[in-house]
Amino acid sequence: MTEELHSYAGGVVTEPSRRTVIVSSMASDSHTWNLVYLELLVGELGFDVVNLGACVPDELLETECLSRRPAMLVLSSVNGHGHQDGLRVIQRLRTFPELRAMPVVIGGKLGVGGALSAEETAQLLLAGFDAVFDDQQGAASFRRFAATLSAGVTQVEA
Ligand code: B12
Repeated sequence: MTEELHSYAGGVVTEPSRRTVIVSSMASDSHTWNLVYLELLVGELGFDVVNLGACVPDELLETECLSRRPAMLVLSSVNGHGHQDGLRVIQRLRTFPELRAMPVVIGGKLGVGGALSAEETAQLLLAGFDAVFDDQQGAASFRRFAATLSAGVTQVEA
């Protein structure tokens, strides 16, 4: 991780550089305020945020992750198809050796029948997500997860 050096009152302090987090919807979902909310939340946690917006095609998500190599990818879905979209997207992302260790989380209203079942959540985790934040959980558990990245648990290069 790179560090910036600043001259301060005759001394020198080191400051960790902010790292980029990508916030994105997936192909089927046109909702946008969830993304605005996440952009603000992740920004408050000290990251630079690239918000790819709604209805993001799988290919765009892949090229953005490959070129930016973010500290984390945060996927949001609220239209009820998040479980389905999420499984497809994570399986595609994990086929790229460079993205196998990238922290990827998903959250929102992920199923059409209310909260996901334990089995559906397990499917997402087994497919490659690092964490799943279904709506009931609120932001606290997401903050705790992001804090592990801020504390220096960095992406391992493939
Ligand atoms: C506004 C709205 C729309 C607008 C969106 C406009 C826009 N520019 O965003 C329009 C009219 C386009 C729309 C369309 C549809 N919508 Co709509 N929409 C809503 C509505 C009323 C508000 C959503 C909103 O903006 N909330 C504010 C944001 C800030 O909060 P949020 O989205 O709830 O996200 C919160 C959490 O989910 C969480 N979160 C979200 N993502 C993540 C990710 C992580 C990592 C974490 C930690 C947390 C997290 O944090 C947020 C803040 O608490 C909700 C109902 C409601 N009252 O919530 C329905 C709702 C989301 N829509 C719904 C549906 C079904 C649809 C349609 C399929 C309807 C249709 N038959 O066409 C389409 C889908 C379009 C598509 N292709 O995606 C359902 C989804 C049901 C489900 N998941 O099972 C809802 C819940 C309505 C309902 N009760 O049935 N919608």
